[in-house]
Amino acid sequence: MSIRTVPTQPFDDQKPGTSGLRKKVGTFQQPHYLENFVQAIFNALENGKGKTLVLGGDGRFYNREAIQIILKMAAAAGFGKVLVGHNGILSTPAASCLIRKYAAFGGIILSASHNPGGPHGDFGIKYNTDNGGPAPEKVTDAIYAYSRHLQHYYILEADDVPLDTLGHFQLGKMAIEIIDSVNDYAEMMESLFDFTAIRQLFTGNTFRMRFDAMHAVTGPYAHDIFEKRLGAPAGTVMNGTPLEDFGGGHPDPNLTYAHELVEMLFGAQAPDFGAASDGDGDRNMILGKRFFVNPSDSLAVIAANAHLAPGYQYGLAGVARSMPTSMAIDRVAHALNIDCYETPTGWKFFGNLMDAGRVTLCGEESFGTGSSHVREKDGLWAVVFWLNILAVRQQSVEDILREHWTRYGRNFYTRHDYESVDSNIAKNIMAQLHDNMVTLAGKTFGARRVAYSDDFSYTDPIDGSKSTGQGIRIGFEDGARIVFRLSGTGTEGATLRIYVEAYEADSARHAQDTQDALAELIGIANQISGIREKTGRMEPTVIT
Ligand code: G16
Repeated sequence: MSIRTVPTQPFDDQKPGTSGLRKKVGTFQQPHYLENFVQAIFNALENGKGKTLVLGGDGRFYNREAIQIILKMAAAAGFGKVLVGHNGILSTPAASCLIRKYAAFGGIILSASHNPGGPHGDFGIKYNTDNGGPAPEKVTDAIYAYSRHLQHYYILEADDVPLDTLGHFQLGKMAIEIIDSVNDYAEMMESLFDFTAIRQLFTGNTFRMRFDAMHAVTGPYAHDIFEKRLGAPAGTVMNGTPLEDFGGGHPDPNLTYAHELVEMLFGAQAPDFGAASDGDGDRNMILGKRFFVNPSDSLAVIAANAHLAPGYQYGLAGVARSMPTSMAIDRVAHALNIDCYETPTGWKFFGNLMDAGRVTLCGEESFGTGSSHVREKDGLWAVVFWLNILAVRQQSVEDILREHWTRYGRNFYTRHDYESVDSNIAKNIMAQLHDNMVTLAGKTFGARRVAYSDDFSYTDPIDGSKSTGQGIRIGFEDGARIVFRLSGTGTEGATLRIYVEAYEADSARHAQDTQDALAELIGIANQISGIREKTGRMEPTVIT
């Protein structure tokens, strides 16, 4: 077997976004495209020789081909060993778990997360460092810098590795182990949560749950954890077989795309609890009987009830949320007398805080919740955490939320996404908001006065690194907020996100519909941005 040096030319669009490089499958299938990016990753890593990598993906179209290429390039780069998920499949949190458990040098995860798959869908690749978390910006910047000047990549000439056979293989001098990651992950869940109490919930014969794996990566994990270890009846997990095109669906666990589950939970014979996870298993949506739990509220409820789960019974070091996430968690942190950090969007910003022991729980409005058990957000972890809370409190999801709001007040919260907007129009909207923001403070809109307006920037308290341009914030004197930012994960045009939040202390007003409660602020957001006039869109693509 020999190492081939392949001449190549740089591509100019390999800048990693919020979570790695995401593009259409066709883009990745261009000659040398994937290889260039992988070589850029390897060039950016120091001292990988002889070390262990973790490799796997969410099983989407092109996953298997990409894994074979990466294995041969890892062998050429001199890695000592690669742990590969069975059939090439690893959920993102399971990959993080494996990197940490086996003290690997890092990992490569192939996923475009919640974006659709199939030959015409999306593909993605990201690198995680030895703490199990997404590479920080200094690493992704270095990868990008290498990608712009690549002239060669290196690949071992060898046969493909049988990804569907568990066991040990050799590729040149590099060892490969095909592993079943479900067991490692499920054992970690058992160490954190009260499985006995949750099992009793299921054997009590009154509690019913549906989990929608959306034909994505969590199916095998969910069958094992819910139906085998926790004793939920067969059929609790729906769409549990991972498919390369997610069955033609859009594996994004929200009210729009997880509609099969939503219809069940809002139907006549609704189960007590519903949950879904996304393409690579790091997102989650929580539903009660005819009740939607906003992700920001889910984070706050988990924090307020964390002591009920064995893995968190001794308290939380601190909590963190991304800037656009609602401030519901801030109120819980205040009551618990712990720190609450506000970071830019992107799980990578939580890594340093967790490594330094400053925070235990983190969350984002984009259906992401997690803790320091791994360094990724973790969809199934959040679902099991909710089951633990339900098993101990013996209340409905809705009652738990209503009690929470009565105690802490309610942060009404919504996100309006305008997807596939012309990139230039979207950039202009943001530029204009940026130009106008300095003039907004002190201005009055209806009954509300603007207290501050800025472009969010963040200085990491651990390593001092600074991230600027993270979203325009407009804060009102009554605590309400509007945030505008461009998504860093879309692959078509631009996605403009508008986040709107208002606090309501009076429990008599907590039952209002969210869109009604926020209607005035949504009108202000539309007015300030001029989004309707500039895009010609009268409605957002997705409302959460
Ligand atoms: C990724 C990141 C998250 C981020 C989300 C949305 O999630 O890991 O931290 O909140 O994208 O980002 P944006 O608003 O820039 O589209 P995932 O689940 O897609 O990996």
